[in-house]
Amino acid sequence: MLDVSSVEGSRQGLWIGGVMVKPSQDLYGQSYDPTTGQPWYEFARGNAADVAAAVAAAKDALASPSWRRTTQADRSQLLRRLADLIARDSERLALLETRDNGKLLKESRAQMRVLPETYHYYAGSAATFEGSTIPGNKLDMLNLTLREPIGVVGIIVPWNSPLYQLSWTLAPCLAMGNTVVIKPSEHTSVSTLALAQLIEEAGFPPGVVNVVTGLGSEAGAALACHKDVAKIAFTGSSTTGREIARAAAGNVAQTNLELGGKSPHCIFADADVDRAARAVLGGIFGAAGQSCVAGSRIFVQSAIYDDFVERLVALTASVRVGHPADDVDLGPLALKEQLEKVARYVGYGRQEGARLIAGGKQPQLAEQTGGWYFEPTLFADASNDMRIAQEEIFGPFGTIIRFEDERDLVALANDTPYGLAAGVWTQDIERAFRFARDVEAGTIWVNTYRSPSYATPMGGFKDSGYGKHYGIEALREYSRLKSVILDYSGNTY
Ligand code: TXE
Repeated sequence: MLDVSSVEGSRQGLWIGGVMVKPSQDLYGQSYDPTTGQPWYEFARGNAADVAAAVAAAKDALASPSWRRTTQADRSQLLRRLADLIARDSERLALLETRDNGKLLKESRAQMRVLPETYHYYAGSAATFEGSTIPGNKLDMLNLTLREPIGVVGIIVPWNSPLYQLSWTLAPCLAMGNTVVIKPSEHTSVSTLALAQLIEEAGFPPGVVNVVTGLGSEAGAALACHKDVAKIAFTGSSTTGREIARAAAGNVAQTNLELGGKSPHCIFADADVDRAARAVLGGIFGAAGQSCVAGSRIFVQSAIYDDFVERLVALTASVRVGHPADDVDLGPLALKEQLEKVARYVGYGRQEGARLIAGGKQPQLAEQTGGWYFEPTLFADASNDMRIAQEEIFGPFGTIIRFEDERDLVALANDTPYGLAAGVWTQDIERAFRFARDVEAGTIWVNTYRSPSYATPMGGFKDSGYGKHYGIEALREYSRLKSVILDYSGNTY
């Protein structure tokens, strides 16, 4: 059994101004265990009044000397302390997330190992993030730039990797001196509340980080249109991303949108097929396919198509589906809605004439446990205009498409509304560079897949959103640039 007994059956609160409080209307919603489909704790349903209280706390903290007068070195030290506390509690955080969204425990543990490194990275990189002195067009003038916090940042997070996706914004935000209000997904709130307590233990002043749990249509929508929020960082669906951008535009607030994807994972005939086949499986069955960068469109060159597809079928047959805390390869889907969505797309694939070559239904385990399990599913002989090739399914569901040559492939890869990531397998370095140049995606992987780095910027093109997280770029995203021009000529005007 997972050690999350203190949460089981509990009623959680909101974290505002450094204390746990009840939601103003005393309303709660259920969070479910994906391995049984049963409720396991209640999250507080924050509303517009709770969001207003949290934004006010964040605004006060922004103005308070205990945060405003911190040096970069002070903030770096706080971030390092937080990193150490996350490392200390990583097992509990991993257990909480796995119980909340059904992610394999080994995947949750791997993400928790990356978090302290991410906070350490921003503690270090912010300390060396310098402004510039500019050779201006006048004598005896000093032109320089300063970086300062933007203000109160709203962070709206989805359910697939809660702390991981939160941290790629939270770490640079805090490093640059902003204050934040977090709205976690209503499906996975509890690890964010646990993190808030570690943030307090690390010594961040009250109000610097606030958490309002609740529904997207209530707490989320209220945060997106709050007039004192300077920027909204959102990770989630393209539909919701558009709504948030519209709401924020009313206040001329900035947005950073990390949205969906339908990423092409492309295998040329000269690839190392053994490694490529394993990467294809990891790209679509990792995190049960509930990953924004899932390699959900699998393009295979004609010359190796039949053999490669056969290889994928054989490998898929060895994928072990089971409880996420056990030694298995595929756990349940995080939400009942996702399970239903995946099943619906199996229907679309059949209707559209693609060939189902693996999975396509729930395993027996689902019936035995009530868990939201789905077999690893592959459709072959699909064409790129089918719904199963164009729309984000967000499950263990790969769509395989044949291509002839490089030109053909680039056109197909780009023929989608999305542009988050792409992968290519080839031994030809020149072809790999041409692919990287021509494919419209924010991240290109060559002879690897789904291997992000917190030091390397990530973020999509087209309907996959805009703005970057990770790397130094994120420090730019969460700071504003001020120009200072100083006249030391002594001239009179
Ligand atoms: O996402 P939403 P959902 C995709 C994936 C999935 C689909 C729907 O295809 O099947 O989106 O998932 C909050 N104002 N991705 O419905 O709605 C919500 O409470 C403000 C891809 O879960 O985008 C949650 O905190 N906030 C993705 C967050 O937005 C609102 C990850 C995400 O929910 C809101 C998740 C509103 N009007 C889903 N409505 C990725 N890129 O990783 C909802 N929210």
